[in-house]
Amino acid sequence: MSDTASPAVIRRADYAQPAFLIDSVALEFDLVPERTIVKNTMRLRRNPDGAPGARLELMGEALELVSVALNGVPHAEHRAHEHGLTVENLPDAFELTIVSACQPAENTTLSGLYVSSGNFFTQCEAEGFRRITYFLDRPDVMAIYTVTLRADKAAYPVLLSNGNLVEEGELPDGRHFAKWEDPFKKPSYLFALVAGKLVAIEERIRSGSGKEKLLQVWVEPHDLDKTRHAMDSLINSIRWDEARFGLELDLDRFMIVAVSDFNMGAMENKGLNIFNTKYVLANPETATDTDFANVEAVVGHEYFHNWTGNRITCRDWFQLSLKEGLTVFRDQEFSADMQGGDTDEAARAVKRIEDVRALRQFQFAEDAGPMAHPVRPESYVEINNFYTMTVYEKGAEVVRMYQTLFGRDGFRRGMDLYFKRHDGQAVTCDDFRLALADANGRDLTQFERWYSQAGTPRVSVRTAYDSAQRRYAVTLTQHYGDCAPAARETQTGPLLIPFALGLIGRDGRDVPLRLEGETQAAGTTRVLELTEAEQTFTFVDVAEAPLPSLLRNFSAPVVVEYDYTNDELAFLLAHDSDPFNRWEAGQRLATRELLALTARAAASEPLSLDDSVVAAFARVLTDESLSPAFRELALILPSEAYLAEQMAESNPAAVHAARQFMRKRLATALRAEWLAVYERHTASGPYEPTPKATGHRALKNLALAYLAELDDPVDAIRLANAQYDAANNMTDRAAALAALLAAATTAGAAAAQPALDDFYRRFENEPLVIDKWFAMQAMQRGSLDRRIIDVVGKLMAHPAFTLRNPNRARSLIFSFCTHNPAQFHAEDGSGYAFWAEQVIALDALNPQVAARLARSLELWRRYTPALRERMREALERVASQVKSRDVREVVEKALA
Ligand code: B3K
Ligand code: ZN
Repeated sequence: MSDTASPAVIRRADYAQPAFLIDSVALEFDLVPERTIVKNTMRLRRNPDGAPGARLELMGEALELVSVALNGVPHAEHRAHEHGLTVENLPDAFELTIVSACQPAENTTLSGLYVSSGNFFTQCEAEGFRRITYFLDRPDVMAIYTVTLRADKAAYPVLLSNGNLVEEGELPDGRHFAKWEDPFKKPSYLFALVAGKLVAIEERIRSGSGKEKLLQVWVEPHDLDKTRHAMDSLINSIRWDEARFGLELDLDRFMIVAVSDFNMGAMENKGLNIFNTKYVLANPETATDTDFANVEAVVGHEYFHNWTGNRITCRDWFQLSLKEGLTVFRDQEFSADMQGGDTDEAARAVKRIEDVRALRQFQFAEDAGPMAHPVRPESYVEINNFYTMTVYEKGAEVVRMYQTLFGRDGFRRGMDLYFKRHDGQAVTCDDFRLALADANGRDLTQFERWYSQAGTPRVSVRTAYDSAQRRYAVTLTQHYGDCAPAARETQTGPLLIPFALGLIGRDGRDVPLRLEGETQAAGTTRVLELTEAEQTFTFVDVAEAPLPSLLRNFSAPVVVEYDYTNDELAFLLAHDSDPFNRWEAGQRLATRELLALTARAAASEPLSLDDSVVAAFARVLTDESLSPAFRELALILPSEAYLAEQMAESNPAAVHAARQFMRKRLATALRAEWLAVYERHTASGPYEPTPKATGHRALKNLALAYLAELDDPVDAIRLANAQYDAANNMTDRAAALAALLAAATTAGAAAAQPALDDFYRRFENEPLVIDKWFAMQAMQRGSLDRRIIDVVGKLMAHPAFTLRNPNRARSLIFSFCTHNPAQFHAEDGSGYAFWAEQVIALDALNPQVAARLARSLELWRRYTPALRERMREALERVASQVKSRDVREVVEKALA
């Protein structure tokens, strides 16, 4: 590829089986940071189902070829090139030995083999293995791996790889070796090695069938005091997968290793999961409640991949959601069960609300822009750009819909059949859907559209009550609205939408449901199956006009269009038996008010908020029958990003003004209530990350945040300083600091400075906490005489800042560009110029991280004309300067 040509497009329709298969591979590493030598001995054979007569095309990148041997004899018929190695004149079955070299210390991409804090790590998904050795680096080539690691013993005392340790020993010159065997076939993207100065906590447990398992969490020595929660989460994950899906750990040993330089959250390498430190390390002093929950979720996610991803993997990368959507669904269910068991619906709803909020804010936005793609994409330029909210989160919603349609038991039957049919194989999303269909005796042909159509479906609802006939008709219409061109191209017909609904009587109670044609009423929530463009469902025996509770528990990833009045929303907020929809009613009410306020702010008209809206929120705030966790979620206003998305033309400054106005109004009108809630939910005693204690802290800290919005935030400053000093956990300390930063907008920067300085000094040696310190400052509110871009500019020069560490880059740059919209979208375009500079700088170091940042401007066409123009300039500047496939795909699609 030349510097100017657009990089090649890979298409799902072009899938072809590999010409060769690899049965086994023996890798020998001589680990040296500057130049590591890899000897790779593979047993290959022609694939009987592959294209005949083809030569062997091995993938390879950033490698130096040393030698090639066929069945132990040097083989001259080969050619190394930019994308790999071509080998010709080969028999049908043979042994190929390739020696090559790579440069881990120079590898800033964090893909392949690299060095972080002096230790060796690998990251192979999606296509990093080809940066380690020449290989058929594609997921449908599954082999048995034996790995020998050799390294200096003093510098690298610990040598780990996948599977079981079968041999270790000393070598001359202070070196040593370890040999690992993975008994399971796997694709190359699941290979991993780790070498360095690490320590572990260990547990031995017995799995369901009574076999002993060794569990380890490996970290750098100073982090050993932050591993307990990850270990507990791992044990809980193992137990949960046994109980819920009958899936047992299949290895004798399971390891988690933490690394501070990592492109994403974690990686499910067989038996040797490698994690970003952010998702392993947690103790009360350094990690917030959210961090604790994230560690649990990610440990669960990677562990669950052992069956959904590793034992059954993807045929090709277009099938990514086969493992990711399913595994996200599994980790969501795991977290919900850990919150509320499988019966406490209100506690489970807290997790559901958080997940749906993220889906709507980020996945719906993705659907509305130039990167919109189906859950199973049709094409890509760089596969790493497709580890998206659509593949993961919408993919999880698609899996959840099977469970909604068939119930937990039916879903389990489908999973059982999926494992029975496909264990040890590389398969497709269709294979999964067919297993679910066959196990439940259903034809799910129409359901495939959830995998092939991009865009966010909308369901419009019309209702009609006939009091004479006591009939209530609900008409559902599905459509895609005015969606992004990238989404429109994929649409072929109506979806099968499971639409859960309840009807609420004037007394606030659910009405028993009886559909026309049924002999008696059954249940109070019904999953209607919408399969046509428009369908009417008629309920009979309805004594009075009910209020519909629509899409309960968010039964499908769609937007519901229904014109509730404010009074009806307030009623649902007070009475809906479905906790998700209770929250939803509050969000709808707030969204409607905020959009009206935004329009007025944009037109420089005076702002005001109706007393009835304040009253509705006051009722939630003071309703002691609701859990604190739920009240907190219900009282957070929709985010600025979500609100901007609801507008035909986004105006971040007006959205910010509107949202701030409403926050201040709720703070002022309910000052006494916030203070009372603050006092009542302040706990003493040791920190516990339990759902209950977490909920109390969340509500208390929300109260503090609202109090910081007051014109004269004296209460907030007093309480926050006291809380900061007394805190025995990071949740409270960080919330206190955030409140001080917010109060400083009106009270002056000096209000927050002492705490800010103390925070840095106190946690100087805790990189994950310093990330929070950068992030809080990048996300803080600005004012006319204090632009946050200037704060960010100064922090870029701070000695603790570096672009090379993705967590640090994310904490400052991403936090500003994606979580501070009002400041980032400054009218003078200063935010965009900064963005362009950072994307270009990152592109040279780490294309995957650069491409993520590049995406923060993709919705540029949806902004006001002045901003749009400045964003286009910034995008064009980036397009003309970046080199990587990753970033080019993003900016070229944005500009197309
Ligand atoms: N499968 C990995 C993600 C790999 C991303 C490659 N760019 C983590 C996960 O989803 O569990
Ligand atoms: Zn995953």
